[in-house]
Amino acid sequence: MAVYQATTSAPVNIACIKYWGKRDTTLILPTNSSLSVTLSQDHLRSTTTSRADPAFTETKLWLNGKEEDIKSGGRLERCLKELKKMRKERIEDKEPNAPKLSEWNIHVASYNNFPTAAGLASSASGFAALTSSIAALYGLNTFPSSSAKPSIASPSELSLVARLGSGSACRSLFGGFVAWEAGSLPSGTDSLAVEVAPQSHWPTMHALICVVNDAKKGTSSTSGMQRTVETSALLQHRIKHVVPQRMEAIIKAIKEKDFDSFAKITMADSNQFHAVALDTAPPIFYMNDVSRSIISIIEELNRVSLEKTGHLLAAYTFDAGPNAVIYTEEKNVKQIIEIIVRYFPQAESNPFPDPFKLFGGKQ
Ligand code: 2P0
Repeated sequence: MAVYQATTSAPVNIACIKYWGKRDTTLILPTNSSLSVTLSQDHLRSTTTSRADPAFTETKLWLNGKEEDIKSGGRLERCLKELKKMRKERIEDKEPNAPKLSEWNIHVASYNNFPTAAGLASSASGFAALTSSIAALYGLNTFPSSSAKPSIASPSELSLVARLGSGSACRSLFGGFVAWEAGSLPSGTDSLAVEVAPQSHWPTMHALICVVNDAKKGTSSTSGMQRTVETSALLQHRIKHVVPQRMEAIIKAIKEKDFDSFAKITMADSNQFHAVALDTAPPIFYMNDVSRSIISIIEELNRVSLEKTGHLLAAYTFDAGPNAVIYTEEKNVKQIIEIIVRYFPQAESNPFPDPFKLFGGKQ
């Protein structure tokens, strides 16, 4: 008896141009385009195993070893429905001998190797790994790198499915520098992720993750961003007059490997994202005093570096939590780590393994 099972993993991505706000909350269609860097090392990943079996009496999900309820009509069901449709239309309807996996229940087990829901983009890697694992189980992405036999579903097509699970997840289907195009169709079929440049294009770019606090965050991104959509005038300005220009400029900076422009845009967009959070009623605070001190340190380092060399040294960015991500080029990594560790000695309880006690991940 054949066993139908697949295991894949997906990394976290960290946005330089932030997604914050939906124009359609069911289809997860964003109010603006966004752009991120997918981390390439093993420290922040979700790994998911999916198995289909005609003997399974129901579809089940385990997260970090604990069984979770699957909400009827919820995010996981919507992703699964799309993947079943792709399996049926692209494989089972065309190959009469193909097993009817789309009609069987599945069991899914997913693990994060880092704290869940702590502003470290766990839903991004989680739904990306879930999508790619079920796609692999269904034979939809068996040949991703072979031009002779291309994948049955492209990464951009699978990004449409991952987006239904969590918006930022669509960007984790690609490595390197990735844009999520907001799209304009009500169906959402043009709201997908595309590769801007592979990691190999700019291999000296590093992302240092400073875990300021790994506790579960107070306001979830999903509810926080809709409160912002409903109450913030600044968000409307951002959507219309800021993000479109920034997307163009940062894509140009990435293509030209222009770190100064990349850093300026990244820091400005992080600051505007936290400004729209503050412009929400009631206001949302994601950064804390340590986060703000990290901003001061990087701003001061950049000021001195600009004076001495004419170039910036590093860029900070913060998501929906207090943890900092610092983008810098390889030649500056040691200096940045030494300075941050000098100001913030490491906690004993840090969950990251050596040598990434304070810092995990490298682009
Ligand atoms: C981002 N964040 O672009 C931004 C920056 C947080 C701050 O994407 O409701 O977990 O599942 O689509 O993807 C967090 O939002 O929200 C997020 P849902 P998601 O990375």
